[in-house]
Amino acid sequence: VVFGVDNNGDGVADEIYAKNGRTGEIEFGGTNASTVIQTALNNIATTGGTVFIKRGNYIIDSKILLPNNISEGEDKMIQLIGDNVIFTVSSSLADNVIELNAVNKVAYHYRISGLHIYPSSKNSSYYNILINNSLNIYLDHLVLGWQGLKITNSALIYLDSIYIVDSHNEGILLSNDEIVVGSNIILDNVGGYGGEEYNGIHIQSSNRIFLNNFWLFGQKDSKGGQAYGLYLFGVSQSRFSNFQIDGFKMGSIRLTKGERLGFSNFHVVDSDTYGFEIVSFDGNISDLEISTFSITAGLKGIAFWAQNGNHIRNVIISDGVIRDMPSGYGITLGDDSSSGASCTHVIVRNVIFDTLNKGIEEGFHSDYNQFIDNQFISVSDPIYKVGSHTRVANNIGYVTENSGNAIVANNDYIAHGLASTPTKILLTANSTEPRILQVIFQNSTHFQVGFWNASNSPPSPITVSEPIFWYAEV
Ligand SMILES: [Ca+2]
Repeated sequence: VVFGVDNNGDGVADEIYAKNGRTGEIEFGGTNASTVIQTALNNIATTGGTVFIKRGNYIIDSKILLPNNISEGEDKMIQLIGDNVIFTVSSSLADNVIELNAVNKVAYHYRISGLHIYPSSKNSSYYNILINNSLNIYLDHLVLGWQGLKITNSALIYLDSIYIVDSHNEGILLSNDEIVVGSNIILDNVGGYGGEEYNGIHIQSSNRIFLNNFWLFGQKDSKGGQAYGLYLFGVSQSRFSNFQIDGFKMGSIRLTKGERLGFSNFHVVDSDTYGFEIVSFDGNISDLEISTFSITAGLKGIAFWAQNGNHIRNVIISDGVIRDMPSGYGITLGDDSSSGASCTHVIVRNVIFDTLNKGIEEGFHSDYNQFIDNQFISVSDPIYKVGSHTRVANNIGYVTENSGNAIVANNDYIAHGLASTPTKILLTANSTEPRILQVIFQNSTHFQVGFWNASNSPPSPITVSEPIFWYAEV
């Protein structure tokens, strides 16, 4: 048990003691909190145990190194637990504040909890907590100011109730990690508070990342939010749910490589460019599920950009709203024309596109897609289709199939009401007399019927209008 005594009443501990929690004896102490905490940790380095720090404000002037040689075994857990402790990190510390750099990635078992860390150097090169090469890490009830959290080459990471504010670098950076479970995470004014281009959460070359219930706030017009809210490069078998992203300059979500990813129950607003950018810049992207969402106020809602011969395929976008981008696009599927760079098997359904310039646009190498059951409101150009196998059906605001009864004579026109020139028109005459009924002309608004009485030889034009039924589709 570490506790401090504030002699001069300024709220900062001046004398720091370490008491043996089992015997109640004070074993050592001093005027330097870093030294006392480090010594306490070192004393349990091989056996495991808990360093509990009592409530207070402690000056930290050297890096706290978590023991990296704990012996194997889950019972050897080491815990660094604060009772709402503040670490005021002095400006002389040009380093990470708490660091675990494990020797071997074998059965480490750590928990860090209950700390508020404020480094006064505000240095984008360093993180408040850096974990490398470790297993079984629990981080919870933490407040990290000015610098973020970085976890690399690690697995089995649990993050809960973490607040990161005003970070000058990545709010959370995960690299080469596997199995990260995080929830209740708030990042407030992160992404380069110092004006540099950083992201809210940046994940690279990692698998099985499950983040739930998080809020990423960039405040781009102030100092944070200089890059993306959620930046994913080489991330697979992961899910992100129940989240909001607000105010990042480059976009809310960017994915450049990955597969088997789910994004659900989210709202993204106020990026200068993209709501969700899916760019196969670094490798193929496949098997995405994007559902139950809203994207508002940017330049493009969901932008696909197949590049460098890499495809984007097997994507389901459903149950969403993309709106309020009068000069922008809802969903655009683009590619750089390189061989193999294509956007295929993209299903868009039950999405409302409201107040946009273009709704859904296919690019040069887009095909085998489905745009079904969507609604277009105040969209100048709802669907621009290229792919010969792409199916567009049953959308409101972009009519692709229509039918009706009409009373017509030979050479009469019928307005079909379709979004473009029909490719298929079926006509049926009601009369029980023999009739010849066929389409003789069609354009983007009408078709013209040829209508003859086949009782006569040769057939004579119908001059007195008769009822017919018509069906037309694009
Ligand atoms: Ca004091």
